[in-house]
Amino acid sequence: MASLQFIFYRLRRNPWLTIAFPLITLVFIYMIFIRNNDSLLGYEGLSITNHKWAHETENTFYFPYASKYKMPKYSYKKKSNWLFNDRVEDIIPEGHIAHYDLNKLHSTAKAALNKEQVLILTPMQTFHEQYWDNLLQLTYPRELIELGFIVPRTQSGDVALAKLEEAVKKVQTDKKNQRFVKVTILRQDSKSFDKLQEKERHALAVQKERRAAMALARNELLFSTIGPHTSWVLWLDADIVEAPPNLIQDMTAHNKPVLAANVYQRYYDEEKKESSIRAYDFNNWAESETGLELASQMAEDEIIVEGYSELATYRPLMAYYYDANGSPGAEMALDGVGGGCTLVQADVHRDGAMFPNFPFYHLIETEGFAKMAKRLNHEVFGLPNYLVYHIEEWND
Ligand SMILES: Nc1nc2c(ncn2[C@@H]2O[C@H](COP(=O)(O)OP(=O)(O)O)[C@@H](O)[C@H]2O)c(=O)[nH]1
Ligand SMILES: [Mg+2]
Repeated sequence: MASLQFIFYRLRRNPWLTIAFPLITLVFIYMIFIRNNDSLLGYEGLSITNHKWAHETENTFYFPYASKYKMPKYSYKKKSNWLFNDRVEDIIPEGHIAHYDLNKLHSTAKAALNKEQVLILTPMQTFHEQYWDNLLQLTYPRELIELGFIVPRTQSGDVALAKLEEAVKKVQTDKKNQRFVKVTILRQDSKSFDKLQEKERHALAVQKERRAAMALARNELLFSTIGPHTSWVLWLDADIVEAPPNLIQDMTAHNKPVLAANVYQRYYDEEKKESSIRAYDFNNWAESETGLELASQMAEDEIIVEGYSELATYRPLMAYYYDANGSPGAEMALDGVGGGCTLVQADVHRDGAMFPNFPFYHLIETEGFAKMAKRLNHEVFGLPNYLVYHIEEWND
């Protein structure tokens, strides 16, 4: 019914069609009932072996304007032509509907060669020039790097945001081949803590609340930026100021679901009167019997945060496994990771591994994330001899 109405509507609008329409109808009737009669299956005792199928006879009627009928794959309405010239404006703009075959999205040991996109995510309370310089000296092709930042809605966040925007603008308006694919800057929606000094923010009492807030910030950042083209996510804290130039190539080469670099810190050793390095991030650890025992005695909503003498877990901490003479490629199986410099295959996050802001097996934030990845059957590793450096804040 609807199509009949449509035909009459068209006839009214294009009067000359009142002549053409009966003619076209006649041609169709001739085609279907007269010309094709002899090839009707079973007609006058013809056997099926002599029957010619449509594609064999090629009696198809082609419109002379066939190319005009090529439609885009999707359009809200049909493309304009001499007959439908009132339907122009509703073609779906390019990119409105996109197809991604996740079977073709890989995270491999040859990431750069296979043009795999890396999303570098940084929660940023303070903008350090050295962080940005370090980021810019990475050699992984920028056309394969997306950046994502989340800045707290605090006074220090305002300052960081202004500096970050300036730095981003400089790079993204510079040479085309030096630009990152995309940069996303988010303002934090969840609770944030204004700048605490290194000592204060590491006090055990504030850890639970602070880490829970950080977990929300990381989740907000992750879920707003991960895309169907993301192969890897590199969590890189805003206070990581030194890393090997081939960081991404080196880490992806291990092709591990979750892989943490060893976060150290440069400092001046007053006793020896020389610059030296020391372990910084104690969130990269392997589980211990004592750790499990402690957890089993805890109330449901209690958490263990690593690196506090108040909570001696005797867990093997990757920070202490650094061997200056060892191979930088040495791997160590881990159960907890920090967010300082941790590479994640995007599928681990896509499977649902996130940063719990609630006690998950008595763990939260990045340590809870490692546990969640493991529960999803993804392995977690660290590189004890592969160092990146945390800024020193000169306040301890
Ligand atoms: N968005 C956001 N980022 C934060 C907040 N607090 C700290 N950060 C960032 O989160 C990362 C880790 O925090 P940090 O204080 O350095 O932790 P620590 O290195 O373990 O002492 C750094 O990149 C900080 O800049 C916050 O409240 N909101
Ligand atoms: Mg830090």
